[in-house]
Amino acid sequence: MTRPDQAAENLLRVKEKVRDASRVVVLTGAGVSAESGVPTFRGAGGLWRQYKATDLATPEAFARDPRLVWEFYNYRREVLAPLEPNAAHRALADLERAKESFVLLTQNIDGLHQAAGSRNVVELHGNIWRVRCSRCGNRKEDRRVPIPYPPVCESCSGMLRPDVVWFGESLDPDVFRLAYQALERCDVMLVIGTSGVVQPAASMGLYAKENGAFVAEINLEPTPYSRALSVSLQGKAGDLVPQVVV
Ligand code: BV8
Ligand code: ZN
Repeated sequence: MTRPDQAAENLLRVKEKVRDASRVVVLTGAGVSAESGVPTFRGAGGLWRQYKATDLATPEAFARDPRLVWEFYNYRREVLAPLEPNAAHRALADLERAKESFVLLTQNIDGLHQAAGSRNVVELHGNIWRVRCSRCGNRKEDRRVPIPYPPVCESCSGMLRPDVVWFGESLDPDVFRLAYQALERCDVMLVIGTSGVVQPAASMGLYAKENGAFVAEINLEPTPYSRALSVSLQGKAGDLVPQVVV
């Protein structure tokens, strides 16, 4: 645990670095949406714990039992539908407007960054409000809650799947390229609300630091990357993010 005076000093240092930066990248995980009421994956009451979702969020599970996988995503749609962005989402949307170059990389599939007004959002793991045909690849937004089963593609009657990246699936190559370009060019990076477990997102902070950026972590608890990054601030995203981006 950081001493209180050290924590205040660290926060001031991050605030100054963000103020003086012209090219900023932010990476967010489930922790940035926690205060909006979105269950995180691995914390207390974590979603994966209940559903063993790492077994459900896979192409094998979908091939074996598409109805069960759709039940899982319809459950999450029901949870997400009424939720609003929080102060952290809004502060990041403000920061984007204040910066010459800003890229928001998110692991989240909830769409709350866009709802808060963020524009340049790179969704590393896709978006729960989009569906994709598992046969012809046709993508479209579909906000129905729930999506009736079986969901079929309008053009080829193939089975629709959530347009998200499952475990064992590679990230979209364009998304991958955009993300690493941003990581190589930024002066400052904030890594917010992620446990640093899921690759390749988890090592992006370190990659940016190796490319010369000042990288600050904002998280409720320490992560495997806390000591390797430039600064690690512990606390709630809804409290800390508005303080470092003004
Ligand atoms: C890939 C979409 C190439 C679906 C998700 C090495 C070893 C073993 C396995 C692998 C490996 N390298 C790659 C893999 C495979 C796998 C992986 O990383 N597995 C992990 C479990 C080890 N990776 C992949 O498969 C990726 N693809 O690498 O392609 C490849 C291909 C084949 C084989 C190998 C490699 C694709 C991964 C994408 C998976 N899809 N989501 C869905 O959501 O249904 S991942 C899922 O986890 C979400 O996207 C989520 O965002 C993400 C990460 O979780 P976090 O966001 O970090 O959330 P978490 O709950 O863990 O942490 C929240 C944190 O916030 C906590 O620390 C908490 O303290 C903090 N917090 C809580 N409240 C607050 C807060 N902080 C601030 N304020 C608060 N209020
Ligand atoms: Zn189709």
